[in-house]
Amino acid sequence: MNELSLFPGCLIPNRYPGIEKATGLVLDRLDIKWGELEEASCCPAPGIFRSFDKITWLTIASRNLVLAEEKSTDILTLCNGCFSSLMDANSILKSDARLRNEVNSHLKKIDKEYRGTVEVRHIIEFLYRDIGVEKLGRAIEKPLEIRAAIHYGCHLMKPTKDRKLGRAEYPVFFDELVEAIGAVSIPYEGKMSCCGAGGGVRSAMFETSLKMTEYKLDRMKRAGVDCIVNACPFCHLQFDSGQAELEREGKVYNIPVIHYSQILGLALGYTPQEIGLHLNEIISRGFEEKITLVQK
Ligand code: 9S8
Ligand code: 9S8
Ligand code: COM
Repeated sequence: MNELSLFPGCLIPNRYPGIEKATGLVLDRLDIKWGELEEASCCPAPGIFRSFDKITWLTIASRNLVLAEEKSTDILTLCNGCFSSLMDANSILKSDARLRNEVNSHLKKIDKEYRGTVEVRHIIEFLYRDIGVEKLGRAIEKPLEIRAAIHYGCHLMKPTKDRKLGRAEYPVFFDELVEAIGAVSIPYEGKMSCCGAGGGVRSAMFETSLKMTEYKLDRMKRAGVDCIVNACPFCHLQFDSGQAELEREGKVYNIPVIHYSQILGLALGYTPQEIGLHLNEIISRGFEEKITLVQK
């Protein structure tokens, strides 16, 4: 296994830096060697760049891949969109010589060359495959006995062909990781549907995007969950800011939103403050009290 370069993307450093901090704490605790990917840019966001211009998308993504190639490390993403963009670009460029040559003709202008020597990982699939549920379970210090609504997010699963993470409709790996920290994964209707944010929907069709979020929140609330666990900062933002936006219409949910790195951080004994839970818009008192209770 190569060492890992952490690729935080745009949203985590700008909106939820606690996710990046929690990931660093968790990786250190699990003795996983990692470093920063200096000079990385936007992945670029698959739902936007890839949809508009394939060569521009591939060229920007390849530059990020080359930065990791130069360090001989794999890339570790904390975001489904970044995972999708970089992983798909990597697999296209590895297999398509014509596109590889075209992209390399652009990279040459900045003295870089894509060679196809690294892999792109996502924190969820990395922990599941390379660490494993059992080992992770043994590392837990403060099991969190909470009822979790797990949101996989579209780009973690789709397109399914390259992911090799089981069936897109009924995946279990994320649920197993969440249950490894002591929580219960609560089934809810529409679990595999989109949060509403991706593919430019939040920016271009705000009302529609909020309706999709409301659809999921209604069903999570009905299922009686304590929190939403996600694997993607864009989904995180949509559920967190989305609840604040829905509150302005008089719809109150009060369900805390937490990235898997953060909830794993709590279960490894770090405080809500250390993993940046206070940077969320929606912090439910009930949830904070619950964590404190279990952690005693
Ligand atoms: S980078 Fe720029 S906009 Fe974002 S966070 Fe994830 S997808 Fe990649
Ligand atoms: S779901 Fe549908 S497109 Fe996505 S991955 Fe993150 S944002 Fe939420
Ligand atoms: C969602 C990324 S995580 S994008 O909006 O589809 O590009």
